[in-house]
Amino acid sequence: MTSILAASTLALPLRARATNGGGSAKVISTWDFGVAANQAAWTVLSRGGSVLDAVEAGARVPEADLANHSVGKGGYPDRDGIVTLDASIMDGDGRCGAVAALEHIAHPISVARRVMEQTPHVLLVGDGALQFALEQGFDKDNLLTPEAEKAWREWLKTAKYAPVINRENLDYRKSLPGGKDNHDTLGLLALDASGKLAGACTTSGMAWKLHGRVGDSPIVGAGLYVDNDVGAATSTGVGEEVIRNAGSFLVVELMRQGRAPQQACEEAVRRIVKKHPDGAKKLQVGFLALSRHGEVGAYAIQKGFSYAVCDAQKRDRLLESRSVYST
Ligand code: SD4
Repeated sequence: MTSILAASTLALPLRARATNGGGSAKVISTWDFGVAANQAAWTVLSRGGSVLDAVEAGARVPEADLANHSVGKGGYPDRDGIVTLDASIMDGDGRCGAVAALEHIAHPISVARRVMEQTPHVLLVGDGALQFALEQGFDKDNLLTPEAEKAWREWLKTAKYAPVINRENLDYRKSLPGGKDNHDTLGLLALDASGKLAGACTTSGMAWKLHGRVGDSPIVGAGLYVDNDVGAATSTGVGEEVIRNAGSFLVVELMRQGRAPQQACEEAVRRIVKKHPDGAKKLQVGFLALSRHGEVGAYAIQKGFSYAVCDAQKRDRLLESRSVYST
């Protein structure tokens, strides 16, 4: 695969190669499942596919993973036992599409792309999003797996909405049976060898949320933002906090003002923490950023935010972000 990508890089006209300062292609994603998502995106890039095709292919991987309870089919439902999905997709030229509170469709990222490409709109929600997806030929599916239903029935015993503190924590996740009972969002950012950027974000949102609740992931500027002139950012964690602070847009704008992706992510996290008198000790939010030159930044409130990096050197790097709190 390396040689295919290297060959396609060499085949690019000089001007195209110069747009990202000679930097090469890169794909980065949130959380452990980002490794597999990155590899799917990388395969598309290495075959000369578009950066949009790459991020869509990457996002479809956790969406199809039934063992993953935070994205796509198999995701944990809302308070009423209904699985509702949120997703957004964006390219560096400002084109974007999103769906929110979408039921019955296993690949919301692909519906988001159709919204972007087939409609004059940016965001479709609920029944309208479902109607559009069916018109576009997507299959209607039951997204509530027996495993997710069992977890929901268990939750009903107390029926208390209290997002588990640091649920995203790597150690916490690893301590759970199968190490997979996490609740995270996939945010994936890609840069191709010609300097073009795109991003995708997909989630089933917070488990046991109110029916109709929409998080940051399908909100352009909150869960995802991409600009070829600067870079791209995505987020995970408690979406309400990210929406309140226009998080991903903020990260990209800080980069536009000259901050490195790492500094931009740190400042965006600090802004959220500052608004909480208790120092946001019970809250997790993480940002991931990629500059147009291929530099990566990641920062979270709590320890344990993992992210995956894939490039020509190494396809399966899994790193742990720095964080405000270290325990
Ligand atoms: C949301 N940001 O719906 C998503 C959920 C998430 O780790 O990322 N959880 O608010």
